Amino acid sequence: MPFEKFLSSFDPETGEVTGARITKRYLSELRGCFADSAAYEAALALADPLLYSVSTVDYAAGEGDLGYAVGVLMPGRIGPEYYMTKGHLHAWREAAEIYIGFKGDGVMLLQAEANGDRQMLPLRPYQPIYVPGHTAHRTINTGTVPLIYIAIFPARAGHDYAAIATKNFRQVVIEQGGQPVVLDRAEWLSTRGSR
Ligand code: M6P
Ligand code: ZN
Repeated sequence: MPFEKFLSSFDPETGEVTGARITKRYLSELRGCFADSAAYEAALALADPLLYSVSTVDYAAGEGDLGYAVGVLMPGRIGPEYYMTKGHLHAWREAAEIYIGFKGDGVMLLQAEANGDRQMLPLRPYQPIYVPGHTAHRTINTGTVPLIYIAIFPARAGHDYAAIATKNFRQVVIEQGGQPVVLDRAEWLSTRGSR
């Protein structure tokens, strides 16, 4: 059975992947991600909840190889800002990625490294999102149940968190009147500051 090892399985209801490598991210690992740093520190002083887990399946690490990860991102907010992933560029900048939602309500923020072009896209079943190379990407749970999704990427993609952490995503996704809205981070912060 030469190809047996290439069959894997996951549960789209729970995000569990048989035999996967699991990474867990807690609130304390997302310092600097949430726009309202006072709300972040206040929340962290109370608890350090699990924000998301990522189950990664690697087959091989050569040029041309692919891997995938199933993410489970919890519902919740820091102030009005929804729980999110750290967000990254790929260490190998040319690497693209495809995301597909399975369950829950989410969005992705995409931001081109070169010129800052940016957009929020819905992360839903049957609507794959293609993240081109050289594009920072962050996943956000705008719903009330865990957001479960798959991401398929070149095995060599890698993660570069530092580049986008310094500049940060220019958009924030916040809850207003029960609905997610996307706003310019700097403008939103200045509005809140002047209250
Ligand atoms: C997806 C994939 C993973 C990534 C994860 C969480 O599942 O893109 O490679 O690690 O999302 O995102 P981040 O690494 O930005 O926290
Ligand atoms: Zn990625």
